[in-house]
Amino acid sequence: MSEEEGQLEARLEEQEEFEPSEEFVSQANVTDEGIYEEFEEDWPGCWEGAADLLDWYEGYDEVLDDSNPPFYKWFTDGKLNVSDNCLDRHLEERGDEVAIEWVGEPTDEENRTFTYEELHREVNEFAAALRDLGVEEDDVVTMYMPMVPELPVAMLACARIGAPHSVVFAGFSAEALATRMNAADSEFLVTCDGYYRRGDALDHLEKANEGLDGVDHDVEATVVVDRLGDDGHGHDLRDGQHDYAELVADHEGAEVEPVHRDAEDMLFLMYTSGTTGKPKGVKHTTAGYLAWAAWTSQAVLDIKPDDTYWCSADIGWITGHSYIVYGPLALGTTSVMYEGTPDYPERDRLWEIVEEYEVDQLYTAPTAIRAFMKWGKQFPEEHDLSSLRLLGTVGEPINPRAWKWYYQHIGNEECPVVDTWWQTETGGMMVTTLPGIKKMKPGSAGPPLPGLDVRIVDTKGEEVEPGRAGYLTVNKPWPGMLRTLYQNDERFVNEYWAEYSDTDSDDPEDWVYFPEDGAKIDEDGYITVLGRVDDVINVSGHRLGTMEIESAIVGVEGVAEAAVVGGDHEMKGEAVYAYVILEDGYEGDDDMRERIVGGVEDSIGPIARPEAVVFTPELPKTRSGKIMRRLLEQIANDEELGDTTTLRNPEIVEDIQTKVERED
Ligand code: 6R9
Repeated sequence: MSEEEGQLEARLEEQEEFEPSEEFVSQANVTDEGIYEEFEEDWPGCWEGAADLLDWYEGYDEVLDDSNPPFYKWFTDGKLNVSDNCLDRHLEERGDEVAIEWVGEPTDEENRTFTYEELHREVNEFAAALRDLGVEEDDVVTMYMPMVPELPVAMLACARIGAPHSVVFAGFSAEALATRMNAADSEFLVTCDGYYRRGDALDHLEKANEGLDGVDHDVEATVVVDRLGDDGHGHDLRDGQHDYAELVADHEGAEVEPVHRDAEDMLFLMYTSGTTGKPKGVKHTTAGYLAWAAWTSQAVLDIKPDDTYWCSADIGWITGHSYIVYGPLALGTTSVMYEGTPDYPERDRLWEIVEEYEVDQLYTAPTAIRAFMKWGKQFPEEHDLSSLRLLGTVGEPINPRAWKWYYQHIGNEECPVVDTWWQTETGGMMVTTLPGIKKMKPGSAGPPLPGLDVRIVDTKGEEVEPGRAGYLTVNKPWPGMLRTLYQNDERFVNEYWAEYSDTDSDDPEDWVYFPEDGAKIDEDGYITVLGRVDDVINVSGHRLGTMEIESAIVGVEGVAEAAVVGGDHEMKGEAVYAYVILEDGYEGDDDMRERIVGGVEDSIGPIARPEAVVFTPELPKTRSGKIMRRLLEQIANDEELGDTTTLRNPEIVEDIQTKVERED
């Protein structure tokens, strides 16, 4: 490092606040600081602007119906169609502009570009095919697909005919697929033969088929996309399985009139991890969700129709739903979609793509940024990144060092960085700076977006002082919110509202949404999110339930009991630590360890792989028999241990500590 560079690093290291550049501000979509006050004064009318970003067949009566909290209704009785909003309405002016720029992993493969016109055509053809297969309005169609362009096509085709989709991340296991299809009574599946990962052609259909074998009801039809061609694994399609390309060809030129959906009709389900072992089916609706995705894309990501925007998440997660597919396409922009990983074939792959497509905005996860940092600045430096105008992060807390590295080495100190806090349940961004207005503070997501009432409270619901840790709560509803958990209103109330609400009241003032995150606020109202306070851990921005992992481990022969916690991890944010008690007669050896790791991979997927498996004769338990997870976390993190005197078996702690040290 030159002396000059060294000085720059040192200055950045100390700097705690950053202003957006004048150049950025002069062109930003939102620049009037008054928006915060305006929204507060005109609430909930302030959300009419978001609804105005959409085209409606019939206007809505009321912005918000809050007569039955927490079952809020937004834009009541309005009629619209999401596929129309993301495609048809752009055709006249932007039909020849690129909607999806798809980049495959193999560098010698031609990219696939879909203009709005082309995407519209394929969505219509596939929508017609789905109907012919028997998909009717309100049937849940499951999609178990990697990052292929047929995934957004299928999502939009479903939206067109009013069939909600449920996308299952391709990295999840066969068992996870079956669980989700069963939970949603889904009789249709769209999947794929395979995909490329670091040069290998992975077999995906085998997993999909295994998942189908675990479905407890009849599956009417499965559609299989041929992604791998000659690199495929030679599976013959089973009865009831159809080749995607053939179906589309059979429906060439078909036109499907978009179904007029009610504002509150379900657009999709997304299963996510919670405190208990069973994934939660988060239900999102048509108008509120799309308005939220579109408005936040415009206000926070500063998306304009002529931009080339890239979110490097996977569509199998909420981030990809809202910010690869729905938000950007509703705004008529170009959305880049990349199949592979950032380090294949080289560690400069992302920067190569940014340069080649002249990407304007990049939205990625802190885990990826920490990896870029570790690999070194020489990789981005090989490329011209001057097209970038804005950077974003999502999924987990970002440490100030990684934030500054991103700002400096990717954004050249010219791009604002938006650190966006939100969840599957919130539909879109909630806490972040508006990049054309607010200064940025590395490590803090920022103030709540205008119109949102976010408070940091103690266990009694009293607001805590600035600087003190508390719990994040949202005190007013917002259009993008989940409406319920699929067919389980009771669990919806218990999981998200019961903690801080008066659940007997029908006054919306008495209802508070609790996202299960810890946070603190500073004097300027900037919020630093500290992480989950429930039994959810966040590995590389992926949300995993410890209970789900524990039940996978307990399912392995010879395992008597297991406790899983998240330990700090330099790259992944958190990593899975598993403490395991074996049944008599079983040995805690490498073979057992492998079977446990395999059991987790089979039941959830490789993302949930334990970093460490620690065998122990007992787990630290309170006198009432509860596992002391906090202690296990402290052991994993090699931290000083809290009070152990309330334990039934304090002597076990030291024993476990020694074992963890040996693991490291
Ligand atoms: C969008 C998404 C949600 C959980 C959330 C929180 C964590 C997300 C964050 C963040 C700190 C941020 N989280 N963004 N923590 N700073 N900017 O990630 O949804 O998969 O449902 O995860 O992720 O803990 O509760 P989801």
